[in-house]
Amino acid sequence: MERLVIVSNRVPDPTELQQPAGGLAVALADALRMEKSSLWFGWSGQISEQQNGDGLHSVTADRTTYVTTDLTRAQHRGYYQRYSNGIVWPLFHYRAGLMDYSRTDWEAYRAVNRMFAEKLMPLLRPGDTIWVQDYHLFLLAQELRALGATCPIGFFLHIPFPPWSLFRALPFATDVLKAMASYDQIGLQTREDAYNLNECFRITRIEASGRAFPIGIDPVSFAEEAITSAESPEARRLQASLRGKPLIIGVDRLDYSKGLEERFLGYQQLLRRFPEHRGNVTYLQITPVSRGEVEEYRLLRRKLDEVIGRINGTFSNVDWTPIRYLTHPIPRPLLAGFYRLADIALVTPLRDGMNLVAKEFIAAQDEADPGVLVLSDMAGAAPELPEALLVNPHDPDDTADALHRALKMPEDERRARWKMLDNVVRTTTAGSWARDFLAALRGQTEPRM
Ligand code: ADQ
Repeated sequence: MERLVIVSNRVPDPTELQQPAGGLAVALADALRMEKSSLWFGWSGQISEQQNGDGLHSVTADRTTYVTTDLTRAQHRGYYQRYSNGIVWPLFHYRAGLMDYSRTDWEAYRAVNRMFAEKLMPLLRPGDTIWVQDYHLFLLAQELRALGATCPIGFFLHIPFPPWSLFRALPFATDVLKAMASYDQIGLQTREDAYNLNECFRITRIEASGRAFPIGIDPVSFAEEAITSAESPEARRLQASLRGKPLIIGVDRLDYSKGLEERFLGYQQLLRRFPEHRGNVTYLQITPVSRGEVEEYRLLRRKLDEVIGRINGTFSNVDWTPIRYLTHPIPRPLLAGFYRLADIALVTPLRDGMNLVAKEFIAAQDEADPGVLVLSDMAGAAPELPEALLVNPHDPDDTADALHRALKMPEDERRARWKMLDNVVRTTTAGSWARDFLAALRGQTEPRM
């Protein structure tokens, strides 16, 4: 029997799948609904030194079995915190200067990829198709093949892929490329990422290639959530507090790739250069802390606190604060309602694989009175969403100009732009992404004998 096997670093809690916290879980939940039977394998999120038996936890819900393994403290540090998040993440977001490498991290990364393969192998059956997610598991197909796996194995990278001139700064860069060639299908977010990867393969004379499969959201259910939750008591409280004045919203994990400091400086330029907005506009930034155990993220948090404190200290008056800043997660349905109330979404990553917040904001709008998306040209979503106001996130004046233009935009222009954006968000969805990728993977691979 055909079965889909998803492998990702973190495996969602099946009870959360009804209301998943992030983009990946939503997109894959859609893929799982299309399958007769599936297995989802990965890290439990737990750290333990002692493992009994095979050390696996297993739970089945809705035709999907979730099997997870714990990591030891050393594995968690070397494979996850240091190699994946301290080396690959910054480099692939074009921040080579932030890489913090040591040889033992690479060894831990390889060992955990091997351990995943060893634990997954006995669970595989004829008829399986394996779909591996993201940069934590570049080496998994190679390890599985070494153990004799013959089924189709695909890989999707959720973050950008840098050009060779940067990628080659990764220690063991060629080993990573060679390992990637063990996948039967490689998916990337954008054509630029696919081009970069394919250039790396060409230069190193490795026979393999990747293709763009841009990820999307589930726009229908997101729009429904937005309509319902815009009427909730919390959303009404937010609306009442604005006293009829415009709202700018930003929603991002606390991460240096999201361009938060530059964005705050852009907003500061708006207030400096266009005083008419002082005391008028409110900017709500929702930024739950993530990867708090990595030093770079702790430094960023302190820096943002300082910048926001300075802007609020300079421009506030007794009954108005320019930036409202929340550092805890907000339930997704409520987030959808907040997007619907907002007049502008400010989405200005310095680099981003896709950026689902941009798509969620579009889906949540009221078609009679839609808001304006101010979007970084560096987000993977930008080529798909050219009717947004595109900005260079490094230039605070560019952001300020776009915000001013958005605040002044006539209703018919807002509607015309939104209509075209909404069309894209409704066409390239989480479901179509998963369907297209799996069709390409299953269509092109014959089981290896
Ligand atoms: P992320 O870097 O996490 O994802 P993004 O695509 O914006 O970035 O997805 C974040 C998700 O988390 C969104 O669904 C958003 O609604 C949710 N979220 C953000 N802040 C939240 C909050 N305060 N409370 C609750 N939910 C919140 C990675 C890549 C992206 C890529 C996705 C999917 O970095 O580039 O688009 O994977 O492939």
